[in-house]
Amino acid sequence: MTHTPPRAAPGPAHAVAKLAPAPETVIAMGWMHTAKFLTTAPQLHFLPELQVPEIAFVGRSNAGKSTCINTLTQQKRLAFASKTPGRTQSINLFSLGKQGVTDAVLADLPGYGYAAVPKSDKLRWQQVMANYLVTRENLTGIVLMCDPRHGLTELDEILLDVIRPRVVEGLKFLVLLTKADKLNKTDAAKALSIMQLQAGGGSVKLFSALKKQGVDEVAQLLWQWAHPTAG
Ligand SMILES: Nc1nc2c(ncn2[C@@H]2O[C@H](COP(=O)(O)OP(=O)(O)OP(=O)(O)O)[C@@H](O)[C@H]2O)c(=O)[nH]1
Ligand SMILES: [Mg+2]
Repeated sequence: MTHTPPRAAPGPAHAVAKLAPAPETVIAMGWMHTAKFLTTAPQLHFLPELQVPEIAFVGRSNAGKSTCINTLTQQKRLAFASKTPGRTQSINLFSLGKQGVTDAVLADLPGYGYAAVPKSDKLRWQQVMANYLVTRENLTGIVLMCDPRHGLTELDEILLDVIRPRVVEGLKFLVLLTKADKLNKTDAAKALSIMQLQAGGGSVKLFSALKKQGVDEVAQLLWQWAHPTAG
């Protein structure tokens, strides 16, 4: 009688290898997790001058900027997220870096386009933000958060015009289509290709804090922005 050895069934080691995140993901997520509140500034001149790369999260009110920062940093309440639009009213900075050495900063900016804000406040804020985006010397990258169900609003377009010269000069730029969990696959793919045409040189990704979609990729991208010379 011939005996056929049983086929090697995938053992636990195989399963672990498949689930283990890539080393770059571990590094990027570990780095993100070091985030600490640094300071809050109601106006530009209150922001400390910093030498480390700064990455700003901008976008319409309620787009999910603060939630995105909390998701990336794996901290529940680092940035204040809320159902009430207009919750973030100052520029909040969070420092990143291992062993207490800050090597980058995330900036959570107040959202724009919230209807209930008085017009004078809106205009003031647009000015503050435009100044920030144009003059902040250590600004290295911008993450524009956009709810794909609304698409780019007029204020998003203004922002794109404001940052375009800096993007041409090398400022990193990423558009995140937020709350992707609210779209089916077809609509998500459609939103992605439309935005790729509109984003003018930036990369575009789908993101969902709820489903943790895009988290690893975005963490890795931001890590690379902040460490351009590291492998
Ligand atoms: N379904 C879903 N809801 C989300 C997601 N991200 C954020 N939200 C919700 O969207 C609302 C607004 O989120 P925030 O993170 O406060 O938005 P923001 O852009 O910081 O808003 P402002 O500070 O007003 O500019 C909250 O109710 C969040 O729970 C997501 O990925 N999926
Ligand atoms: Mg916010």
